[in-house]
Amino acid sequence: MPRLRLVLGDQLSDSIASLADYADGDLILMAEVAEETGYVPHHKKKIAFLFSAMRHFASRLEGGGKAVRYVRLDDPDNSGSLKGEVVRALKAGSYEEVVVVEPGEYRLKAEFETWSDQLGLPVRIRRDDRFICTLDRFNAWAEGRKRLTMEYFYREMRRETGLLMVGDEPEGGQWNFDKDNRKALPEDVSLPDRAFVEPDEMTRDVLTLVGDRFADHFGDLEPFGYAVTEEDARAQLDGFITQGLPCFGDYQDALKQGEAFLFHSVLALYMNAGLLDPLEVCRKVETAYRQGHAPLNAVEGFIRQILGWREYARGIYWRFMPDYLERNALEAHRKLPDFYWTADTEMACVRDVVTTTRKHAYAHHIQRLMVTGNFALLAGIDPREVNAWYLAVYADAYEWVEAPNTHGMALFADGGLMATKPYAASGSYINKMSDHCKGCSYAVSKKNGPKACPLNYLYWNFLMENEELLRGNHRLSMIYKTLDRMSDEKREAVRGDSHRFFKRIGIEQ
Ligand code: FAD
Ligand code: DLZ
Repeated sequence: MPRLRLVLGDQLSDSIASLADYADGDLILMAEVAEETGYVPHHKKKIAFLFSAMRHFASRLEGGGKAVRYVRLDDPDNSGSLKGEVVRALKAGSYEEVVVVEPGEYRLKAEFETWSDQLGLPVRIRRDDRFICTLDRFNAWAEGRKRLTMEYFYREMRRETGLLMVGDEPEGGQWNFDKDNRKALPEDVSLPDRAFVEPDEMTRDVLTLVGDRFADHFGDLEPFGYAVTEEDARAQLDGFITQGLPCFGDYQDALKQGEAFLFHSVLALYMNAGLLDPLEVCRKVETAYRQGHAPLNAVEGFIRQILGWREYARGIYWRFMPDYLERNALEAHRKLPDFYWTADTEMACVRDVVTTTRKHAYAHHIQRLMVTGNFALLAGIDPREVNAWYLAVYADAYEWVEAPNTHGMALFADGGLMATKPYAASGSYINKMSDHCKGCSYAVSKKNGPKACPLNYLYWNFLMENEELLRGNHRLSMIYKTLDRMSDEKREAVRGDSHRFFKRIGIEQ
């Protein structure tokens, strides 16, 4: 029975279930389509990375003797949508069913579920088995629990995979070494070199196309040095294990002006597109530990991000969508400031993160959570606008992982499903973990007035604006006690500074 097999841009894995039973007579369809490039204004590098990786994957499949119909964005007959391309392929050949693996975003899954009726033939949506934990397993874990604490989910995953386990006990006698992982970066530390992958002819063609078609999208297209094949992505993993992993734990939470990558792996874009397998990544990192190449705090911290947070985020997304993104627990309605696109702000920390984001389509976790995320939280920016920004600007962004992190972890818009308290921080946190404040035109030591770091008064303003919802949170009880001791004049100063600031940046009348 000939089948049409649709492979999406983030399904570039040899093991993808839609190709499992490929047989002669079948056709694999891959398509670059305007609908997917335009549902948010993706960073130019994200589009270039994905198109080039798609083209390389298609060419490898063809090289392996499989029949592939690859539709380029500039194909004059390109219909502009995945469904349109399925319809065109069905017209050009004779197939009895369409096979596809479930997509990573709810909007597409809902659409795929209507295709059978619309196309008049079966559309089989297969499970995505490239994750370590199935959604059924996640739901079984989550069912009936009052709180979905990531740490407990992670421990079960450790037991089930045997990663960093000695019999039934965690390696080193502890599940979590986070307390060792909060160091600021010493001035003299030398950072890993990043291997730049020289664009080949296929990538150069894509760069020309993206430069022409998406000139108005955010971000620098070149220099472009991301890997676009499984082989090169594996080389990036090896490079990280030798150079980044040993210090990954120590400086996981650090921030440094002008440095986007520090000791982070920059592997999420490859795992999320299918070029690297997450369990294989974890096993290689564990082997590095067993061979004495990296300490346990680094290896445990790294494995927890993938085995814990990544799998957990996916579980949360699919368990609570579509309602998840409707939630706006803090009733945040201000608009996203223009400087999220222009970097034109005097706050050195935010300017630095937007600048590196624009350059690389990348920022590390603490930049995302504690700089742009923290600002959006404190300023009460509408979660829909913040989500759309994060989904657009990072090369690794797909809603299954972006939304729980942004909506839940950074903005507390889910009311505390992901995080037990909002990750709200004043300027002193940024000052402790970075060198941003030294060169900032605002003074982190000042709490109020035109020269004060805006994060300082916005922090208290946030706690006052959201007092009704947050006062009862026992993890915030100390901070509300401090607020209770604040004089009326001081509260007025906080409110006044905050509203003047909102007006100045154009997000309040
Ligand atoms: P490393 O710091 O080297 O971590 C190793 C790996 O662990 C990552 O590659 C990633 O696969 C995984 N990981 C780490 N933290 C998380 C996390 N919180 N959730 C899920 N996986 C995690 N990650 C995405 O993959 N796509 C996104 O769209 C995305 N959006 C985010 C938005 C916000 C507001 C925040 C706070 C975090 C977001 N993250 C997202 C999680 C995390 O920031 C990125 O995975 C990480 O920065 C990617 O860089 P890296 O590969 O160098 O990660
Ligand atoms: C992100 C993206 C972009 C920019 N373009 C395409 C595309 O042209 N064709 C395609 O198949 N996939 C693309 N993608 C990835 C999809 O948006 C992704 O598969 C869904 O968001 C589900 O995760």
